[in-house]
Amino acid sequence: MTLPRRLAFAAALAVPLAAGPALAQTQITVQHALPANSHTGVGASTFAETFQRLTNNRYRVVAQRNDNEREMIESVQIGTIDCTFTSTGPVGNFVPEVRIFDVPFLFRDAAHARGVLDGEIGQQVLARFPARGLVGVIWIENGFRNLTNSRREVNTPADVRGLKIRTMENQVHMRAFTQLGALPTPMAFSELVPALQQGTVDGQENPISVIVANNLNQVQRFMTLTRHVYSPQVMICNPATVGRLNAADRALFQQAAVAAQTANRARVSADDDAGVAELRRRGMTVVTEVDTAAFQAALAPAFAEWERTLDAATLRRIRDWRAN
Ligand code: EAX
Repeated sequence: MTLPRRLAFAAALAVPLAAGPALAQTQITVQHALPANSHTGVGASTFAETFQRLTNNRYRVVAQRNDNEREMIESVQIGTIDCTFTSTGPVGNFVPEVRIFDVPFLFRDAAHARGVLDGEIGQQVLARFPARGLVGVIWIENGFRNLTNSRREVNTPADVRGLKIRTMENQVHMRAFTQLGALPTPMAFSELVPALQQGTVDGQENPISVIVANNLNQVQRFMTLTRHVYSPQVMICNPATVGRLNAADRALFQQAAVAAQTANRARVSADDDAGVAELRRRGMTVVTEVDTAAFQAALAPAFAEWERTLDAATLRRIRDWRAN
């Protein structure tokens, strides 16, 4: 090779290859109500990382926090955001069939709840979302809800009487606390801490994961491990967002959603295992010996009402469900 050609060859190597066309990325925005370091944040970030990896970054998933879940669902419905990971608290106002999962003491434990939601019953309820302008992608998990307040220890249903309790904007939960003699005050999660700080409400109820992640021990003195409601979360997307995915990408989307569910549920289980000790370490008084039967008995009139107003057959199927 003559010198000029060698120089030309070396010169060619020295010139950085012009980058190909900028990678065309499609952005998907996912919002959720809790800190990044929470069971819901872990779900959203796992979905983002997994879907980006599986599609070789043809998609860019942006996870954002918005602690008003009803607002997020409305934004998904009109398409201003693509997806949300939200508790089912406000979802019953959009998809009434979801309310059945909000009935107190319906699920025996997490395995029961996860089995029902991932099985035929849960999938049948997800199938009701499209008629309401939403796509229910997958059930994830908020956890078993526990009662906190700053007035007194709660050991019996009678101790709940007269407490002003913040509930989610959820008719089933509000009915339950009314039956217990409390004064339910529905509000978005975004309003909760100020309401507790100002004494607008005495207490609230949430899973350990939510209480720990949001440091609610700073505004609540007592917790009773009532586990009175299993609170699902659900990944909901705008129909056009999902419709724009080709079949192959839709399969990868679902694969990423399953990865999110796995990470989220693992974090809830870990939080439940460590949460009581952590909250006690932070100074909360935690009542763990709870007479669940007494709370169930106190709710009897409300249970009778839900048999009439919700789908009694599905309630029975849920209670009878067993892992095969
Ligand atoms: O989804 O509003 C609530 O109490 C929810 O449990 C919380 O936002 C986590």
